[in-house]
Amino acid sequence: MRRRPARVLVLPLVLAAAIPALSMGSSAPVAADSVVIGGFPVEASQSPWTVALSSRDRFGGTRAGQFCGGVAVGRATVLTAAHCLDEDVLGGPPERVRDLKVIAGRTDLLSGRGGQEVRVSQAWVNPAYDGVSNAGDFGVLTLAEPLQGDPVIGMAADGDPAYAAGETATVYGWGDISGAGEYPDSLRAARVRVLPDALCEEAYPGGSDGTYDATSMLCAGEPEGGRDACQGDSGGPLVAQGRLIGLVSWGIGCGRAGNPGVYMRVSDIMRTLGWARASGDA
Ligand code: 4AZ
Repeated sequence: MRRRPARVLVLPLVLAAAIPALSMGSSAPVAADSVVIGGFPVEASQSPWTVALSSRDRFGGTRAGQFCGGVAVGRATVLTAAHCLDEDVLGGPPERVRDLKVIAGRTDLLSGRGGQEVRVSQAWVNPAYDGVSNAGDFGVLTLAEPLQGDPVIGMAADGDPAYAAGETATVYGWGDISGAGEYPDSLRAARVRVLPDALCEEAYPGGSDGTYDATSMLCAGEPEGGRDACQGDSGGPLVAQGRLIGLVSWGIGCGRAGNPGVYMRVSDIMRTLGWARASGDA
């Protein structure tokens, strides 16, 4: 059977939740090229639209049950990756996960302090999501109540210069910082570049790990590797020029030369959902 990124995503997190020492991320030395691999700490207030997806029932309470990222594009609307909502990940359909929540405005998940936790009232998973090619890896969460303080980011529409190869972009998340299942307690970010589609077409021509499709996906990282998203960052934002251009989706490994990160292209998500305007509620 072909390997699906959802499995790669969830196993280390389940382990990390079950073994507190692994989830602390502080005692073990971080590899020199660690990647958000190659990242730096940020405060949630610097990227208030970055949210954590959480289920303590499923993933344990150590890091507030965080298992994926997401991004607030409306006060009650959060985009995330479809593979985060897979039955393999959640153990059943999302509506069966009673404590599925979004945590917004909290830098340190271990502290349990700050920000807000809001229940997910509805989870829509893109029916066209293909776990083999990774096409269509997005879903929309509707929150039981709107987030306080309007922590919403605008989405970059088709043709926005923020999508141009060479642009500097920033990816945010609580994901693996070394590629070895080392999950930080606090939010991190990594500076990457939007890369030419040709680099991802070459790296991911089609196979068991996925197929790069330039229409619906976005290629970002560093050609030499070293800075990247990783497991646990999935569904989180890639931002350029202050606008949302991508959602963390997949890749081979993390921060490896020749294997850039693959993101869902936000303009294509907007097209699929029929969201015409550059930002706003669904
Ligand atoms: C994952 O499995 C995953 N290096 C997310 C991002 C990347 C690789 C894997 C990109 O969720």
